[in-house]
Amino acid sequence: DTVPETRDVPDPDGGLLDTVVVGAGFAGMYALHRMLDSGRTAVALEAGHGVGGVWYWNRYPGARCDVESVDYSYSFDETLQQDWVWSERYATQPEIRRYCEYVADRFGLRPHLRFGRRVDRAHFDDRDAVWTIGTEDGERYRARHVVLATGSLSAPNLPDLPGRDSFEGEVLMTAQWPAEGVDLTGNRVGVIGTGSSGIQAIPLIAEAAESLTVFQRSANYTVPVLNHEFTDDDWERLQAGYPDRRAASWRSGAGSPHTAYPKDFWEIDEQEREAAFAARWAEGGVLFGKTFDRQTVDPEINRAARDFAERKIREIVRDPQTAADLTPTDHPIGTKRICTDRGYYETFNADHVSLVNLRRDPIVEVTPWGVKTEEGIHELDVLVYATGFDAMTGALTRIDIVGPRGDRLADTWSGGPLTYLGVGIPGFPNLFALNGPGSPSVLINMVLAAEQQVDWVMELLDHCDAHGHTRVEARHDAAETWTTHVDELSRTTLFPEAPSWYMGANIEGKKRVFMPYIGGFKGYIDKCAECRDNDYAGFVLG
Ligand code: N01
Repeated sequence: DTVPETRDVPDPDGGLLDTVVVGAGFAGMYALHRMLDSGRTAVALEAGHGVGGVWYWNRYPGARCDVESVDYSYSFDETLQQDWVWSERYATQPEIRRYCEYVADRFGLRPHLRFGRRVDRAHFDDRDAVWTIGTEDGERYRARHVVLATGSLSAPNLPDLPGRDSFEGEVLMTAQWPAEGVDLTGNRVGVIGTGSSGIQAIPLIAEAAESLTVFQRSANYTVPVLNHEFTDDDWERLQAGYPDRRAASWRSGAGSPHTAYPKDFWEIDEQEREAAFAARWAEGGVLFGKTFDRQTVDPEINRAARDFAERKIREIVRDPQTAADLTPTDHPIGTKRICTDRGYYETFNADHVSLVNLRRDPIVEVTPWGVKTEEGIHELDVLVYATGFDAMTGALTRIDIVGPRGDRLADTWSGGPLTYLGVGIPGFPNLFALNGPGSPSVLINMVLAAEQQVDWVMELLDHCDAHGHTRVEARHDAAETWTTHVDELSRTTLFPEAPSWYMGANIEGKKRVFMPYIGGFKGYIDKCAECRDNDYAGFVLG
């Protein structure tokens, strides 16, 4: 790990910075780079001891990005793009983390990165229009602007199960997996949670453990990832294709160059539909969830995709009851993030692996020896929580953010997040969220999403400087209109039917509202451009 060796680097300009960036994942690093490049003074405060954000923390076995490596990487610098060589179609967590470290070095970010700093407060002083940003260990930074690059999936959710802390074996969380790894050989392991993290980790945990018990509350759809290593030829072709690939991505709905089956579902016969699903399945990865246009809009197209995926489960899983339990019942396919796996369903054919369907057999309590469900006791040496995140808002509302009129973000968002374009938050001037609720973020390639948002914020700041404005704040009415639009748009799709983390449904007491903007990457870019071209109507500049 990188030690926090930058701790003593003095802050320039007598302590008043132009910008504090919170977080040094993909978004925070790019924000820091652009700030420094434009001559602004800036630091990025990062809780981890290295860059990468989610890719710093999520070191569980099998952690791998479900967006292809050639797409899930920065596009802003052509030579970076050409110099870095990805080794596989879907990069592993260690490789993505190495890439982030490489970018930090290559762009000279290190002197401006402060590791081991968890920001826990940001208060705005109205008199001099300055934010004071505080860390858990008592440091204070002063800055004109705050950029919140805190990630959408970075506030881990540890469920409050009865007896949780009484367990005497080893407790692990996928989102905070020990850096040194864990040897599970000879252990009786339990995993709670079957989202993307659990589904990636379970086959590898099963390989290592003496026995594995999977505690599943909701079944998820998962598609084989069909990863492969790149040959030199592959890479040459990919590099040559980068300009076209990126150009298509910037015009796309989801920030990658993929398109749906060229014909409308309703114009083709059953046989052709089946062939289209089979071809997508054979390509591997999340795009099965978008085989046809309108697959997450039209219930009948969605039903056809579900039928195909569910047949796959029954073909692979030998025990009919286990196959039935692994079949999702609570959401249209693709309306929860579709998972990708290597041998997930096959894992349940092994004699030492068992599935507990918590809908039929709920957890009563965690005991010192394991997990007690209504129907039995599961003795365990290791308990793994793959239980997800307080997504999209959790990392923001866990910080005590207070604006000039005493607004506290956690309170003002208790009825759901309110943003203008996902970036500006009324009540909080000179503060910008990257990939925040109300932006496409988690529905698209988050690296390009971050680049687009940072570029847009930079233009806004330059505009303010050029016109002598020292404050910029989203208007309340603009944020209301935007947030209503985000909600209404989601209702034209099947997404709100799923009890997903997009809806806040995985966190008890969280307001259920669809948080990301579902109008597509290109649609969102156009909305942002429209705001800029209207002299940033929707913001108060002063
Ligand atoms: O989290 P999740 P995740 N008792 O929220 C269960 C991205 N990601 O870390 O569905 C029992 O999806 C919960 O059950 P339910 C990706 O966008 C990407 O797996 O709420 N179970 C669910 O099964 C993804 O969507 C990659 O009923 C409980 C699980 O825990 C997002 O991150 C890899 C429970 C949590 O699943 C989050 O994925 C990893 C309880 N009290 C993550 N509380 C790739 O790129 C929760 N659960 C491949």
